[in-house]
Amino acid sequence: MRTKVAIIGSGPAGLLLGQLLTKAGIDNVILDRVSQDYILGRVRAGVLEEGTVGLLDQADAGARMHREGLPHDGVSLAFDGRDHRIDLFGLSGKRVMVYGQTEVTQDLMDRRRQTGGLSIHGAEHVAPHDFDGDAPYVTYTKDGVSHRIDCNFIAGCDGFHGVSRRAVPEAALTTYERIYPFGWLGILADVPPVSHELIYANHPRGFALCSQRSATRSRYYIQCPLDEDVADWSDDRFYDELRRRLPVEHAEAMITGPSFEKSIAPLRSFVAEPMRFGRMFLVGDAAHIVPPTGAKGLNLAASDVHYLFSGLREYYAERSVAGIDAYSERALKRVWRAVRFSWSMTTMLHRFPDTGEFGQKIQEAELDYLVSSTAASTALAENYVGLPY
Ligand code: FAS
Ligand code: PHB
Repeated sequence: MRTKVAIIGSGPAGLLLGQLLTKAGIDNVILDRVSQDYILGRVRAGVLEEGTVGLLDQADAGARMHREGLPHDGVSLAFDGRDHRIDLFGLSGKRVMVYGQTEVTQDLMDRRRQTGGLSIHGAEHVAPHDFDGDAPYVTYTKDGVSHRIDCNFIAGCDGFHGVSRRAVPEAALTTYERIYPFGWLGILADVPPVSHELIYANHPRGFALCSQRSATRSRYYIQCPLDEDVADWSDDRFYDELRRRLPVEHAEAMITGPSFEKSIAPLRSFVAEPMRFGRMFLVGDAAHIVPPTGAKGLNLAASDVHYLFSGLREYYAERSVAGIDAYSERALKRVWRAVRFSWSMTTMLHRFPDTGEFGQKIQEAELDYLVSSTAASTALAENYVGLPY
């Protein structure tokens, strides 16, 4: 088989890139090792920046998002028993769209099916080859049969545990990492959200986040030790702990109900540099991971796709390599700004082993300054809604 761009990974990065390429008439094939249902079963992000919304529209995959998504003009920081609203739209002129990653992925899969894009699921032993030359190719096996896809370029959209980054010679790669000493225990439940906007809570017992998927579906998180066993957390125990970390008006108003998803996610900051190796590009989680505190993971995958698609479109339309040559530097500049923001939000809102009384007072002083300074609130707002591409 031959194609122009072989995309490894059918998550948001691979699907969005595939759809933009297809719409531009640039042939591409997506490979994933798991089924579409498995991908759709993974519960992940919930907040989209305007740039991501725009890219989904550009990919003709934004209609349901505009019908069912929830535009949010503000977000709350809760500490010291009180809520403090950050007026995102008033301070930045932008808002965010609350719309689950599962729905984004479904919409992109539907659009790809409607436009005849080829996605191969259940592809095993996927491996990129000769991407340092002019004739790269990808091999894989399916149902015991070996296959080869010859291409012009390979997009490694295969996430943190994927094969693309691992195929790069170690000497060619520099990685930066910080692993946080806690995780997030999250639930999904069909109960009305406790607030119409998101609440990020700093509490001496630990961080908590009240998010949502719709007016009838809530997404809640609490910080937990990394060695926590999700089986030890009944719904009642989860809700009790969540309510203890929220201002009393929210704790008392919270409507609880049975969770249908409950999982623990580890938190890390990770960046691999560069993001381009000859004719292979790393995109999204394959190149970087952020703690979800800043709601940046999915949105960084989208901005990577924007930069790479622009470069590939330029290459095929004008035979110019300027865009693909600039991809890594352009993407990494925005990645590091988001990594910094996600780290700062995580540091400000979570209890660390050495936070102690002094650390808690410093966090509270930082939060108090943040919500009482227009300059500081504006800085948070412009990062949260998404810095320009
Ligand atoms: P993805 O990981 O989504 O997709 C990679 C795809 O590549 C997968 O479908 C995988 O099956 C495939 N793949 C991997 N290896 C392969 C191989 N060898 N061969 C073929 N295919 C292969 N972000 C937020 O903004 N907010 C959140 O709350 C949030 N929560 C998260 C919770 C968890 C548990 C995780 C892991 C991530 C979370 N994220 C969150 C980040 C997440 O949303 C990612 O940023 C987003 O999925 C990135 O999309 P992709 O880069 O497409 O990678
Ligand atoms: C979510 O809804 O899953 C979510 C929202 C905001 C975050 C992280 C996760 O910062």
